[in-house]
Amino acid sequence: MPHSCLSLTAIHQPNTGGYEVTALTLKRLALTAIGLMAAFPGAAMAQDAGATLIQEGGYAHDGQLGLQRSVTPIMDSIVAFHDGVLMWTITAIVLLVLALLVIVVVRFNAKANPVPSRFTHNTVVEVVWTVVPIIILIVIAVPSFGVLADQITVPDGERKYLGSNIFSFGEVEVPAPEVTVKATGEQWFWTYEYVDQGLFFDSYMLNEEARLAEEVVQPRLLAVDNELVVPVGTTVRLQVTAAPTGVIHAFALPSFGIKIDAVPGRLNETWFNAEETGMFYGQCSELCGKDHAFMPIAIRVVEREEYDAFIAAFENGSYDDAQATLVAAR
Ligand SMILES: [Cu+2]
Repeated sequence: MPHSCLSLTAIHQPNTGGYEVTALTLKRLALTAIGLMAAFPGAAMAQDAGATLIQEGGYAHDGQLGLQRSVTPIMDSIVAFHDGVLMWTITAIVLLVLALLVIVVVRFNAKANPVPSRFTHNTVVEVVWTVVPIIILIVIAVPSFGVLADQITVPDGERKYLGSNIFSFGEVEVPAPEVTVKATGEQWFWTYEYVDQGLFFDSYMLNEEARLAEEVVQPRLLAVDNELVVPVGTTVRLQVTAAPTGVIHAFALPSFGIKIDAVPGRLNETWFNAEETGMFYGQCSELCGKDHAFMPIAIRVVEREEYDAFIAAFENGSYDDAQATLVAAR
């Protein structure tokens, strides 16, 4: 006890050095945090008043709880797994542990139980607390591995999906891929290639000035100059790698349920089938260097005709020509 008494006194005594400084700094930090929290909604509103921020679309919203809006069969499975299996399991475990703690506090404190029993082993309890967690882990692992397998197995139009079987009772039909896209992580931006046409372009984050100058303002740190354009309702094979001279990145897009490493010298493969048009945002999800936070991913899902016009214009010109067809179509 003497030790903790000493430190308590130290905080209350003036000019005792370290302790008081720490307490003051903590207080200042807390006040700054409260100030920031109060100022932030105001700042966000000021920005929205000046320009229209993309309202619909896949990115994190203020006050959002839970996962981002799902627009692909894989993300549907992930949401069903999270909401239907994980949250219930976690809630039950938390309530059980809380109940056990309450029982211990009430029944086995020094007043209620002055003479404690002295046994150290109970075989039944030990078997139960080993076997029950194993069963829980298996219950979690089976659907989890199902979704994982679906993510990395590109559909052939016939294979039945484990995730869709478990979570949607096999109703999800995914056609074979019609479009192949390759994303390459660079330091620090992404390069995309329409593999079938041999077309490629770089995608950089927009700085604040360029972002706010756009007619429809995109979210901060997620807006890019050249987004990846894909058709709606079409299975897209997505190949992911990183520049041979570079470092490891990760391609992650929450609304599509995608998170896959981009490794130099290795071609990883996943897929998506977006069910809605719109802009969907993601970020590099592997600490890759100084601009890791500034290499966002933006995918624009458009109608099939718009996509065909985009690709045709890209083949006959540049990415900018192709992007102009999208603006004209709007
Ligand atoms: Cu990166």
